[in-house]
Order: sequence, then structure tokens, then C-alpha cells
Amino acid sequence: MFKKVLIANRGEIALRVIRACRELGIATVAVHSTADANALHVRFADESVCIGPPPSRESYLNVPALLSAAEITRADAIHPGYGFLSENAEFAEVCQKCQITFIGPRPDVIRLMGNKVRAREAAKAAGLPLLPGSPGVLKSAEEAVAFAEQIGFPVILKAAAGGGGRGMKIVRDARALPQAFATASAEAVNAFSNGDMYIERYVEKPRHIEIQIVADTHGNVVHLFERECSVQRRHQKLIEESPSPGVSAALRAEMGRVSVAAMKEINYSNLGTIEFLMDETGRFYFMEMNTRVQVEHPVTEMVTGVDLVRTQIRLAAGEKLPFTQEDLTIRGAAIECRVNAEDPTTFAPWPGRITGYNAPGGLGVRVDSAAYEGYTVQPHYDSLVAKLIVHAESREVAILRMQRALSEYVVQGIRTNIAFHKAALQEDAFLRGEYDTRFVERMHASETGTQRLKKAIEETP
Ligand code: MV4
Repeated sequence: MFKKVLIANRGEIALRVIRACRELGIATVAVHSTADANALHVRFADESVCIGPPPSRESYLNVPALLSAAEITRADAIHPGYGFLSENAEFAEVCQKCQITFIGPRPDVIRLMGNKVRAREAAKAAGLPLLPGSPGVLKSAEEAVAFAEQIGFPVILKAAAGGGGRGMKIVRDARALPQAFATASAEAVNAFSNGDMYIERYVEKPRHIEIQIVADTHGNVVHLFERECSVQRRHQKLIEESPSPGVSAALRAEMGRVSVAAMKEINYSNLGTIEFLMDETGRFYFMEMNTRVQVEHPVTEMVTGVDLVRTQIRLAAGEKLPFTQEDLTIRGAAIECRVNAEDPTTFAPWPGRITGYNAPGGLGVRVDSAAYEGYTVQPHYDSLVAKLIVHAESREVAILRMQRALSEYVVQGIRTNIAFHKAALQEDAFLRGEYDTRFVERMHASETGTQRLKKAIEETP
């Protein structure tokens, strides 16, 4: 096992990794920008190293500074968390060259999944269901039109180097396609220095369902069921839950089975998440794969009892999976609300100093956060203040528990989306579990939705 792990991240996920390391008896090194000198991850770690000025480019994304920090502290592994360098194949490779274990899958697998066209081909070859689409990269606008006529409209153009909703364009008829192709490809060149595009049939009201994969380096793979992530706005997830209220036991078993088989096929190791789109008929299609620990991992931890970060570290050290598929079951239901420093109506970022703070507690309530009274939410980084996670014996009780926990939460001095969550958890579609990726859009367009939000804002301290 590792003696010392360097955490190449900040905020709540850095704390989460430090906690797992402490329970494993592993020493920790925090790295931080000058803006984060007083951050909790710095205080909780055994050692810390300043790696640069506030902008991420010069600190949390500064590869030479991170490797120097690992070398001077004699860390034998680096945990990348999520975001930053967590899905950077070059970084994982450089770690290997420096004989520091990158806690994640092999660099070649990270690279494969980073290219959405190659990932799609690999998923197909490994037996995952795909939407009808172009087999590889589109060579021209004419080819895009030809494929689209085969597939049928509407279609969606996606950038090979995109992902997470970046570089996509929906096209509803053949006339609009050549222009859309040119624009999307040019935008992709601009954003990713890679204009490669592919095309798929567009699903109008999909649910976002993802399967958690856990794999060791000895060929053993299990799944930890699904997470429902359809409550999102502009590709920022807001509420996640497990199990999904839209997935039957039979569908869950099927999605799990094909996911595990695919991961065995590609020799996957460590944690991974396979994202699927589910259409209104309950059919599911491979969308993308994430090769990191995810923000929403706690809902899976709560329903399975598996410590995903502890497991991830043990797997990176070469240990065998400590459980089999048969050992795993779903107990009850878990929900996560992402508490962001943003306006609850417009979602505009709202960095600043937290002047008053009370986090909820009690049975079945978990708060993963690096915030405290006096903490300043930095404009340089993401706006996540806390993840509020609840667990209960049923989805109904979990919703009541989340409403109760939200009512206890006090964050003063900045705006947060706590009131948004209070209102969202009163929506009929959410309560019935019958929602898709347009949920937030519909809530904002509806009279009752906006009324409830207004009332929740008034009632939130
Ligand atoms: C789609 C789609 C509909 N049809 N692909 C958005 C994130 C990126 N991973 C892919 N995304 C989508 N791909 C086809 N063929 C709709 C989306 C999409 C979406 C997916 C998951 C969660 C939220 C979303 C919001 C808008 C669009």
C-alpha cells in the first residue's frame, strides 16, 4: 500500500480523499494555490505545498509544480479528484514516468475515452448499445447529410473532442445541416483544436442514467448500479439520486450486465462511469465514459455501503476487488443536492465571503463540503459550496429528509441555490420520479414552479 498520497485538487473532493487516506493509514500531501492557503484541505492534510497563483492554469493544472511537490514530499501516488487533471492522459503518463502512481485507469484508456468518436467505436465493439449514427469522423457536410437522411431527423452533431455537452448542435432538417456542420466544426477547432465531428439520432426527452463501474487490475469487474442525473441545467448537474426511479430491476440488471462485460472487454481498471441516454420507451444507449471519481459518487456509497474512494486507492495499489457482484445490493434510496454559490433564479455565480454558516445534520444526512463560517468562495474555481446527501429506507422518506435538511441549511453572505432545491423537491414530476433532462427548463417555465421558487427564496435565511 502507498505510504503517502498527494492530492492534486482542492475543495470538498480533496477533503474526501484525505479522509479516505487517513482511514487507510496513508499520509497526505495537500497542494494549494496562494488563494487557498487557508483552505480546509490544507489544514486537514499532513503536509502542504503551495504550487502557484490563483488561476488554475498556474496552480492546480501546473504539471511541473505538481510533480515537483510530489518529489520533494516523496509521495508515491497522486489522486487527481475530479475536474482539473483527472482525465488528462498526458498527466497520467508523466506520473508513470516519474514512478508515481496515478490513482485512476491506465493513460491509454483515459485517452481512448477522451475521444468521443473512438470511445463510441470501442463501446460498440465491446457490446454496448449505440444510437444510430456515423461510424467514425464525418469527412464532409455532404457525408453528414447522407448519414442524417439514413438516420432520420432530428440529429445531433457532436465534437469528437467535446463531451459533457460541449460542442454539440441539434439539427432538425437537411437544409440546416451544411451550415450547422461548418459552424460546429469551426467551434470545435476553436475550443479543442480538433474539428472532428460525428452525428447521432437526437433523443428529444432523454434521462441521463449512469452506471458506476469498479474494476481491479486482475480482470475483476463489478457495477454498483446506477445514478439518475437528469436534473441539470446547461450540463451542470444539480440533483442526483440512486437508484433511478425510472429504472426497473430488470433494466438495472441488463444495464449492469452489459456495462461489466464491456469493461472486461476493454481491460478497464479502477473507478469508471458509463453514461447512458434513456429514451421514453426505456431503451438505453451509450453516450460517454468518465474515467474519474465523480462529484455524485456519494449517492452510490450511501445505497451500497461501499467507500468508493477507499476502494479506488486500494485498486490503484494493485489489490484485488474486496467484493463480488453477488455481495452488492441497493439499500434504500439516496439523493444529492449540489449547493452552489449562485443566484437561485438566474444561476449567476455568486462568489464571496460566507458570514454565517450552519450545516444540517441528523440521521441519514451527509454534508461533503470544504466551507465554514468565514470561508470565501473564490471566483477562480467552480461554485460548489457543498454536496448535501441524504439516505433513507425509501425514496419517499429520502425526499422528506432532504426537504428537512435543506430547511436547516444556513449560508449567509453569498447567494446559494438552496431555495432552488427546496422548490425542485416540491415539483410533481420530481415527486413522481417521472422527469427527464428538461426538468429544470419546465420548472422555470411553469407558474407553480416560479411561485414555489419565489416563496422558497423568501423563506431561506
Ligand atoms: C444527446 C442528447 C440527445 N440525443 N445525444 C449532453 C451531454 C453529452 N454527454 C451528450 N448530451 C446529450 N446527448 C443524442 N443523440 C441529449 C444530450 C443532452 C443531455 C444529456 C444528458 C444530460 C443532460 C442533457 C441535456 C441536454 C442534452
